[in-house]
Amino acid sequence: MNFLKKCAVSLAVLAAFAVQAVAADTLQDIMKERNLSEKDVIAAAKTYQPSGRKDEYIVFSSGGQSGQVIVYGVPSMRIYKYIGVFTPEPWQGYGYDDESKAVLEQGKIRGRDITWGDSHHPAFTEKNGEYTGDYLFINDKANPRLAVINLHDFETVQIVTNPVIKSEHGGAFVTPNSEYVMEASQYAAPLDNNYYPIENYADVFRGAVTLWKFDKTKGRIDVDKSFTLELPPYMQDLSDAGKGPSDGWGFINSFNSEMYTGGIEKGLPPFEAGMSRNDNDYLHVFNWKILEKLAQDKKNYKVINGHRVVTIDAAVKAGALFLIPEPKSPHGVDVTPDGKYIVVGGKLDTHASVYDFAKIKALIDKKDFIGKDPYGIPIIDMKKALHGQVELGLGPLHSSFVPEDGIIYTSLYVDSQIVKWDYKNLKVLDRINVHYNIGHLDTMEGKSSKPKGKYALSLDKLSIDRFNPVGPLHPQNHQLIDITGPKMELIYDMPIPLGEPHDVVSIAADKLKPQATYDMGTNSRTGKPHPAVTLAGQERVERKGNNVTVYATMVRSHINPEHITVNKGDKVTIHITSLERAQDETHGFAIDALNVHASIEPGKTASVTFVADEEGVFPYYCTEFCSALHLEMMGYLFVKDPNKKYEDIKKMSLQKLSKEQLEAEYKKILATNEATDAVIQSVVKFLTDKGYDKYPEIKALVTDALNQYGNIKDVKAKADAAYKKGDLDQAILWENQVWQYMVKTADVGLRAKARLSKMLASPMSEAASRGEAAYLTGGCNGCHVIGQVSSGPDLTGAIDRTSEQWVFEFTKNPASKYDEPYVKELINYFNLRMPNQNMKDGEIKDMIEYMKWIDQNADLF
Ligand code: RUQ
Ligand code: CUA
Repeated sequence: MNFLKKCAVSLAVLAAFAVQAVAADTLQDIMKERNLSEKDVIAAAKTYQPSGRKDEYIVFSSGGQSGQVIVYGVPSMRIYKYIGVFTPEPWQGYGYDDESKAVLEQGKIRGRDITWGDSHHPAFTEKNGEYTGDYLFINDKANPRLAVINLHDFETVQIVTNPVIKSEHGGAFVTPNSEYVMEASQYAAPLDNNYYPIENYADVFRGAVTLWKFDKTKGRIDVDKSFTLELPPYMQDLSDAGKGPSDGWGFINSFNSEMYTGGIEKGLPPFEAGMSRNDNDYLHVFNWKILEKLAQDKKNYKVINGHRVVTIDAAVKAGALFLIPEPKSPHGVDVTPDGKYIVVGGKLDTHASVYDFAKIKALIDKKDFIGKDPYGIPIIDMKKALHGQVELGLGPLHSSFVPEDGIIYTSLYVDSQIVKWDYKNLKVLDRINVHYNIGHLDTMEGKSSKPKGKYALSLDKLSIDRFNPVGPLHPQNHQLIDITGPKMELIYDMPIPLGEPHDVVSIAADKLKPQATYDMGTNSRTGKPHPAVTLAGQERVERKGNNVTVYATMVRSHINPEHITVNKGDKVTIHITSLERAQDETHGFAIDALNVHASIEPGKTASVTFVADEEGVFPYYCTEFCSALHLEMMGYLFVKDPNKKYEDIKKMSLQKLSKEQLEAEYKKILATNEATDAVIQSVVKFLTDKGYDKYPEIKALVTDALNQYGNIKDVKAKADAAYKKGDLDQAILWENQVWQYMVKTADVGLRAKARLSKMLASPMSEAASRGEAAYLTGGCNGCHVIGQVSSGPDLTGAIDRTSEQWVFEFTKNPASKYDEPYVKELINYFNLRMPNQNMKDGEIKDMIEYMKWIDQNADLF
């Protein structure tokens, strides 16, 4: 309990839990009730984010078989987004609107749609080996592809398919200034698309590494400037790019230097036995700066499937490709932040091997080799290239780094542990158990040249008993570990339910600068102005033969047009521009039963195309609850058969309202509008008095509100004109539209007011915030609304009207004052007596502090 006193301040944050989650008074009660240890509570305090507080790091995780990317925050482990990458993602309209379909089309393999992906290794663009928050790359292991995600809007903008390799694993790894993204093959196969029997394995099957050229100004991969290096059929595995002294080099390990070809069905030993027979496999060392030059000269490359493949011979002749033995069937290969060492995880060997790049370079320069492999590639002596080896445990795989020189964290798959060790002095420092069977790990920005450390993420392949059971397919487990102290401390388990979230990269949140809206009429997938951008007043339907093009807009809360009529068999394209400029005002566009959906964020133009092959009436609507009139944000698509005669459909005669009834309705709506306008004017006055235009985010909201308000003039004129003509029906409808605009104005205006109030309010003392908590737990807000008379009096000024002592006594024992004239008057007015809430003295005192805070900020309520 002593600890609790010490930590009382840092744990104040947990009081918020207490109020909402459990009806308990103190932290001790909650700990008892929820069976939490002191360690648990500290872990909670380290990860909990109070409402509105933002995370320090943003993590991009592969979404495994879902083919997507998962975005979450550290330390809170809150998931922010799933980005559609290799597979359709309906919320973002990814794979449903024309613009994103065009991106997914790029991912076809030999003409075939691939509707899943095994997304594996995300990687950021880099500058001098440091992460920049501009673009993210991710590979698809199953269908050799690489995607580019624009981090200015978190949308996938490009997919490239590998023209020569049939299976990959060693992507995406970025060179230190984002010149290239490396993508290395996994299972050797012929580089062309022809048939060969397995007997041709050594002759025809090949590994390869593709160097995708990244055009930094366009933010896209330049396919024509990309090329591939042919490699022996050794089953290349992971890769990494050199940096600093090893800049220009790349490293890939492998696990079948035996070139074993399997055949269990013929009675031969299976792949797993034959591939792990030798004690050593090969670390491939290649120089992409030399290869880049070789790829300019025809004599160095073959063209396969229209793509340049630099031959092993040419690379060897130019001194651009070498092999170094590594312990059998290793896994991860990681270049240290300073670029001086390369660490290889043993997997089947209990060691991690640390190679010294300076030694490798010297051996290459001296041409000091121990021989050649069957393909003529020089082999460097492992002992001469090693800095040393350290025994870590069973199944060492991947590594990640921290700012402290020489410190590395490595995952142990079989032991289910993370080991902290020193790769310079070659000794183990600490280890922690994880749950269970860890693959990758990450220490914030841990693969960059300037790692941040602080937290480690353990990406566990199995969760077994960690979570509530949800059937035989278990979620995987991402565990957060505090690595600031001498011992690693596990502080959070997060189930991940979207495929094997294979690997993550993390970045300091302040390096990301995503935009809040688009420039009006942007095609988000190209980043360019959309040719079909439609501004207010330009909405139209055009027909050319059987092609119908609709230019539509969406803005709170209508879609224009609201009726679209086409003929059966027409090919219909609807271009939709969101006229919104306000943050987070997204509309979705869906047509029922036609498999059509688009997400249209403020300023975006998106298009949907379909063939109207069925006769009928198809409602369309907005799929985001964007405003109070969201459900009314709809329209109808009418598809009629041009060859059919439709009988005249009689209009149902509606009961007509009398002139008096119409007059009464008209007057009523006028009164409503007047009252609503009064609210708007009071909010405007508040905002103007407080100088709202000094605060950019408030100013943006007010601008949006005034935009809505600005629409009123025209509509009001229509209402007045109709009234003048004696068309009361139309006058009422247009007055209703006036009211709609007023509601939208008030909606945003009140949001601006609430935010500005929060910004301007004086800070609450500890006692006052305890008092607020007591006020809420005590249920006082059931009758009292601050700043308003509701079913009880407004508490603003209550102390002035009486005294602190009086408020104290009245709260403690209301009945004692029921006979005082002031209280009698209140009871009469509200027809309620203030009940005894059995508050403790301390709570009442805190509440009085809260009431004083209210009075100080009375003008903000
Ligand atoms: S490699 S789990 Cu598939 Cu990323 Cu090691
Ligand atoms: Cu727009 Cu709902």
